[in-house]
Amino acid sequence: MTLTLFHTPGTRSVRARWLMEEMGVIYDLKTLEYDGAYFASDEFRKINPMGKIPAMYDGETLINESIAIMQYVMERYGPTELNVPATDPEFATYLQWLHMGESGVSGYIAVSFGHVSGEDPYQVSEKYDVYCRYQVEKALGMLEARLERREYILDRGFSAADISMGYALMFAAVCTGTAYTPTVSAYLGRLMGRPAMQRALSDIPAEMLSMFA
Ligand SMILES: N[C@@H](CCC(=O)N[C@@H](CS)C(=O)NCC(=O)O)C(=O)O
Repeated sequence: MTLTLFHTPGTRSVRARWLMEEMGVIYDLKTLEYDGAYFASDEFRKINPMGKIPAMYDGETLINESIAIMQYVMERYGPTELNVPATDPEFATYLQWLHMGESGVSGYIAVSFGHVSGEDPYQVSEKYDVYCRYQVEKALGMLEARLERREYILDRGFSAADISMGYALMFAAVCTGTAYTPTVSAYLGRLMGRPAMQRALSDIPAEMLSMFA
């Protein structure tokens, strides 16, 4: 089977790309420019009915949520140390942070970004923006506590949970200027320094990357 990833630089497809680069999985990359009108078009919705990036095909099978793509690739194309089995004592913590990256951080950041950039056609209220930022703040507080005594989220070391959260931290810094504590900044710096992450970000503007140097 051929894995084909529909990717736009800097978007959530980075998670899938970073993971596959870490694992050494071979995939076909179809890079599209960010184009909301095209994503909403019938043509693109034949590729991904959600009209979003990422979309990944394994042969005929479509998966279109970045965390689900990561779980799929690890299960189908592993085994990999990036995945944590259900028998591991850190399994619950792993799953929680794997999903926190999207549902506890990136999803809220996307709303706040739409709000501040004026690009949200639904024009969410100021109050909803504040609510979203509050949710992110809580997740960052939990992350801070987690990283106080660890280099990565889990005691066992770098895992897919770090890919999920690392992308979320980068996305939040770029889109909403989210500032981090020294502990979280140092963690993000460690993640950004990974060769696989650098390859996954090789197509984003250098000035964006220099924010994390
Ligand atoms: N929860 C989804 C979010 C996907 C998403 O919103 N992708 C953005 C790019 S980062 C997108 O395609 N936005 C275009 C649109 O919604 O029109 C995931 O994790 O894959």
